Amino acid sequence: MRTRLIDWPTFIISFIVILAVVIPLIIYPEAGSAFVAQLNNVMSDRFGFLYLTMGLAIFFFLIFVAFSQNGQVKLGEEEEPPEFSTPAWAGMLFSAGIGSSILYWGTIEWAFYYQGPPFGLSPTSDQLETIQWASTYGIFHWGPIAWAIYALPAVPMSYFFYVREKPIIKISETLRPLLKGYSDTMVGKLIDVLFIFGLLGGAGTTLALGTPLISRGVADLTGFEDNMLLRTIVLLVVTVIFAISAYVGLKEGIKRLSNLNLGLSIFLLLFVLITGPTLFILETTTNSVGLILDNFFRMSTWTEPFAVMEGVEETGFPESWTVFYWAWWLVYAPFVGLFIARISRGRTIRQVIIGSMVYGSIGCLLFFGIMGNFGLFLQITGEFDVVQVLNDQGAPAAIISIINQLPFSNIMVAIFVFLSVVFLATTFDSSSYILASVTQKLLEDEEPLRWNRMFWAFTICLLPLTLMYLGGLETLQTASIVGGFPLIFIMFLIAWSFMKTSTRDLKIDEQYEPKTIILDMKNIRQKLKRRRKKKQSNDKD
Ligand code: NM2
Repeated sequence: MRTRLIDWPTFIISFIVILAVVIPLIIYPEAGSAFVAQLNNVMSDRFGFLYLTMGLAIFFFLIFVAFSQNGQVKLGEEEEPPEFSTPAWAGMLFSAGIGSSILYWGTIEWAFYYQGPPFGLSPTSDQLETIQWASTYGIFHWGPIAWAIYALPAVPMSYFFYVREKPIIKISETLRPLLKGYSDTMVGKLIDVLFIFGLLGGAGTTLALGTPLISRGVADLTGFEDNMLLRTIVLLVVTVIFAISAYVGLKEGIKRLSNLNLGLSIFLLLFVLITGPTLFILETTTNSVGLILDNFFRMSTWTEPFAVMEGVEETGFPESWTVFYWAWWLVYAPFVGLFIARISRGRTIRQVIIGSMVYGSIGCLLFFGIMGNFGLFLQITGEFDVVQVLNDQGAPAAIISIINQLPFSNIMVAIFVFLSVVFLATTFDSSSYILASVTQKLLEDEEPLRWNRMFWAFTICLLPLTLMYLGGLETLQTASIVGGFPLIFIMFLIAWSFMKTSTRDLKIDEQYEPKTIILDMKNIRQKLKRRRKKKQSNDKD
């Protein structure tokens, strides 16, 4: 019986959890929206500091691991060269971890900060400061701390996969050294369900943002009205596309889409850089890098504690942005970690850590630096009032209108929309694949059942459909913030499990090495003795 292969408890509990979230929201949309807003406030207000501390802690932990003995461990045989060349590796890493949201936020994030700046700045009286931060903060939210969150699960997963040679798919497996036999009980299943819950939350945020963007672009190109019907159709079409890719399988479908993704992205970025305000883009991006380096700690720990004082106004900036972002990266991290592990054969742990943090951040810097500063340039030169469109018609309209300012605007909007679809597909074909793998008992190299992959592809779109219907940016952000909460603790356990196991393994190796040296020395001494005796007897003769 094929259905015996399914891990029914994990499968059913996950599905019930998602229905338990979606159904009440559909039946009571108003009470649902109010509840979601409340949940967002409680989580991000009360526990915001926890997300921020986690981000910084993961960053330093990984830097420590990279330069410690544990970081020197090679994933695979000692002499083995990396399976993928570094550019191919960096490209795949980027396409797996980044979806259409980079087109969305890369182009428009600055406009939110332009109106609601950080550090209590005033949009009007501190205008120059505000503009600088507007073009910078997005790069920070998609920078080294964010990529460290992605890299953390990749480290133990690749360690267990290549060094301990266990084909790991589940988080509960990564925690086996801590959980021992509990990995196979409800405790292990609960951890896997929390991972699924988190990924569905993150996917909810991504799709509920990406769909209106695509639908706005389609409306712009075709003249259709941009309404809920068009959005629902767009979401279904996109889902069918990534369901097909997940059905076809990891290797061919996903690799091809990922190459297409990179090619088109490079084209879009070069086009905007060359036809847009080249020098302005280069200068503002360079300036932002310096600003981040100078203010790294301030940005990563800014929790706005003094809003309790009278006369100090709370902006809500950290909760609405940095906390939300860390949570959003967190919910994707186990899934991306697994993918990074898969493509990292032949690299060292240090290369995986530094590579993800450096290449990932550079990739995001290019999008934010080029697309974002192009929009910012239109705004501050008065060429086009992006902020007005954002406030009157919403972010998707503002983004498409920025693209519309480029030469060959129709073609560029079409490319932008197409690229958004491909970006979504490259993230969600592998997400459905991973969700299917987690809810199934897989033997080595086995693929999850096709119906299971299809099932998760369509389940992924239930939450975004509901969120789109409820509307509001805060609602979409809540999905990630809530989904990410349990993962804060799981990340801590993952890091602990890795340190415990790898350090123990290294110690065995250290004891082993001196022994081999002694053995070798003995050998050499014996050989020398034998040689000497032979010589003596020859001499006598
Ligand atoms: N992250 C990178 O929506 C997407 O593009 C997928 C989003 C976590 C902010 C990932």
